[in-house]
Amino acid sequence: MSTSSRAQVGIVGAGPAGLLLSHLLALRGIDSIVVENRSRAYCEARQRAGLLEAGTVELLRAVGLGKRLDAEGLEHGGIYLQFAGERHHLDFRDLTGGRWVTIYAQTEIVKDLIQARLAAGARLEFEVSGTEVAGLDEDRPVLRYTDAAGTRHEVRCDVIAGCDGFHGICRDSMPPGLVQAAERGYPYSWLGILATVPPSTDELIYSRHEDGFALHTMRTPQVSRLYLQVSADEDIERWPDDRIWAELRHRLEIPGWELRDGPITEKAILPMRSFVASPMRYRRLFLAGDAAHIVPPTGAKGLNLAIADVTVLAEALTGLLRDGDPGLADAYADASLRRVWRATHFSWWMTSMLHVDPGPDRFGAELQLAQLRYVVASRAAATTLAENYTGYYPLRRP
Ligand code: RFL
Ligand code: PHB
Repeated sequence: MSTSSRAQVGIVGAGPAGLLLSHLLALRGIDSIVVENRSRAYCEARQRAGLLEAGTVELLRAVGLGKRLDAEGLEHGGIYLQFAGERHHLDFRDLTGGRWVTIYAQTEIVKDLIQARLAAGARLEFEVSGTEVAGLDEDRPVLRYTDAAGTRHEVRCDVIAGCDGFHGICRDSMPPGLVQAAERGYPYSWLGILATVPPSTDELIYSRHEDGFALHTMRTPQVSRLYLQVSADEDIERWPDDRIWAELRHRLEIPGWELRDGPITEKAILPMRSFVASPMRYRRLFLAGDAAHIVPPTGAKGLNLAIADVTVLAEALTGLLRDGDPGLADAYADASLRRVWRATHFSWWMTSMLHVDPGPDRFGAELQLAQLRYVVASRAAATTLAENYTGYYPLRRP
């Protein structure tokens, strides 16, 4: 059986980008359908980002998504940078004239968004299969998918938004040869854990250790999140819980400070890559978020970039579909790529400064230490880190 329908915007992917785009369009009176191949439970539980720029928080508040974020988010005014056995504090508020960041897990943003969309009666389909986008050279492209009950759907759209992440189908649906990728691999991965134990720190600790990078972050006052640099082809089976805690303790150690441990509820190996695809648009297909670009997580930029993309895209599509003005839609890709490349540079810089390359590299190690000493000693260098970390390009609120 198959059915046909209409939507102004067909959105592929119910990650933060797709869900927020649907929400922002609805606020402007534009209807959309969101199709997602995973289940709602899976989307709500997928462990990913945790750190929001101030601009991201302000945007979420401005569009009615601030209630739980304000009640449960943890505001941080800085980070710790640790190297050569010493921990240094960077005070973002002081360095940037008052900017800050917030810990609020991506899982919670996704839950808030799904609830808001369903409460508004949105068309949001989980567990779809066979997603296709076609007719991109026509005025009304089509989005096809099979729903969870096995019915095939064809939705005629004015515009399709590819918010389907790095492994999605939309980027590859553009004409062959159009999309150029710029990318960089890294010779290491992260091993990430979630543990039921209060964080041992008030703000995030980024530690460069000669045996590899470690990061102590958190989710709530009761739940810690920690990461360890491991080799690119690491096998999680080689990391029983005791070994993880011992290595974290070793890499985060400073005199007079102790890492509390507790039950590990989740662990995974996360590969790292920088990737930017351009253009982010072909006619009536627009890419946003991880579908167009990914960064290594050291700079905490991926989620913030995805949210920034769809904030700009919602305004552009409003111009195009409601006001008949294509100006912002035509400017979307270039405006987004400027922000993306700033974050791509910052993420690469943080990653390169804090991770240890495999193999002996005395020169590289000394450069990293020289850079870290400069960042904590020079107000200018510390400000560079702080203004990028808290979000360099301000987000225009709707
Ligand atoms: P998502 O979240 O990948 O969502 C894409 C959705 O599309 C669905 N999909 C399809 N649906 C239908 N049909 C198809 N054919 C489909 N193909 C795919 C997928 O199931 C999925 O639900 O992309 P989006 O929305 O662009 O969001 C991007 C963010 O998820 C990502 O950038 C961040 O998580 C990156 N990131 C971080 N970003 C930050 O800003 N701050 C952080 O602290 C931070 N930490 C992290 C991170 C990413 C990490 N990993 C796992 C890569 C920490 C880690 C460990
Ligand atoms: C996280 O909380 O998961 C997190 C925070 C900062 C990063 C990366 C991940 O740089």
